[in-house]
Amino acid sequence: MVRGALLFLVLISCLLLGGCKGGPSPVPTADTPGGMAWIPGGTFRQGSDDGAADERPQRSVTLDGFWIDRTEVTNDQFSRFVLETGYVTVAERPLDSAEFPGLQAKFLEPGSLVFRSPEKNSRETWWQWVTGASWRSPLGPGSDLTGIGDHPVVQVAWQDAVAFANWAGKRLPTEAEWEYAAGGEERERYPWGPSMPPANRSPANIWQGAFPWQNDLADGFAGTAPVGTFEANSFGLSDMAGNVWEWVFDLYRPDAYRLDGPSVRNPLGPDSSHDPQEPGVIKRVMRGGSFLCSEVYCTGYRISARMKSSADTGLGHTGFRCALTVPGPQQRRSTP
Ligand SMILES: [Ca+2]
Ligand SMILES: [Ca+2]
Repeated sequence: MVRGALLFLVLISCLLLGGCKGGPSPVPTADTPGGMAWIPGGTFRQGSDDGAADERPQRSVTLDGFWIDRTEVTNDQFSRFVLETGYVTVAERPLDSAEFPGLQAKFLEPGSLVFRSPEKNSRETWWQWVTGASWRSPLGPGSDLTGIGDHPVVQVAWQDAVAFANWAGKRLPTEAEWEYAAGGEERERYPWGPSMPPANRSPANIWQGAFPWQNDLADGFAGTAPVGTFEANSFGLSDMAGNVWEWVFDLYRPDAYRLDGPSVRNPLGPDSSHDPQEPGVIKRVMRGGSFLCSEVYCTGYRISARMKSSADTGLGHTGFRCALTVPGPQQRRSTP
């Protein structure tokens, strides 16, 4: 009765004062979830017919509206989750030698993959396994989160991201949701427009210079940047290009867009994973590129660009953001 009376008063006020017209479209929930933006439902063309093979063919996707975090999940936010739950990330757990016979002992210890810029023209890999690297020590032993509480959390596996999302009462965005949130219905090549500005006016935290040997730091950041440092896109979302790759819900297949036909509604991705480069490894999709992407290497910050990684692997350039389904007539499968 009290809520009904309040609603009546609001309606009367609107009629008398004319104060309920104009402004942004109302959203279909009573409260705006903290730190999230509402993405109205709509239809867009997912993928790119002139992008990489796994971005093809372009298909029509219709989505119901949803909420999505304005920023990547930060170290401070992830710290609160761990403090409250005692959660131990994949990178902090030792592997069972019985499950991985033949694996070198050092790879059984807790650790993760850290980017190390090699010498010029070196054939050395730039991803190195570092024992003791984890979200708490993103660069390995000796590194910590001092001064980077507002940077995106990294070294989290897909299942770590899901655990956080469950704790927060949210979920990971689907790949289609993520792509739509990056560019909307009439999107360009990049979240900021059709072309790449000069390096000294970079609109995102990416890599300037000759990857992987020389980082010119034109955007001011060699690694992660505080979330929201760069201009947000038209939905108010920051770092949809660059800073860190972001896990999304979907399993990875290069032919994912062919499976459901040319038109699909609220796709959840394929039912199984397959990467021809690493058959048998279950992979999930990552989106948006990172501080290691450049115009001559990766360009993962293109809106349609796809990346994949083993679901149980943390990386120094990968984090995530969460989404939220609005309660109501939508009947979507909830993510695990
Ligand atoms: Ca940078
Ligand atoms: Ca990002």
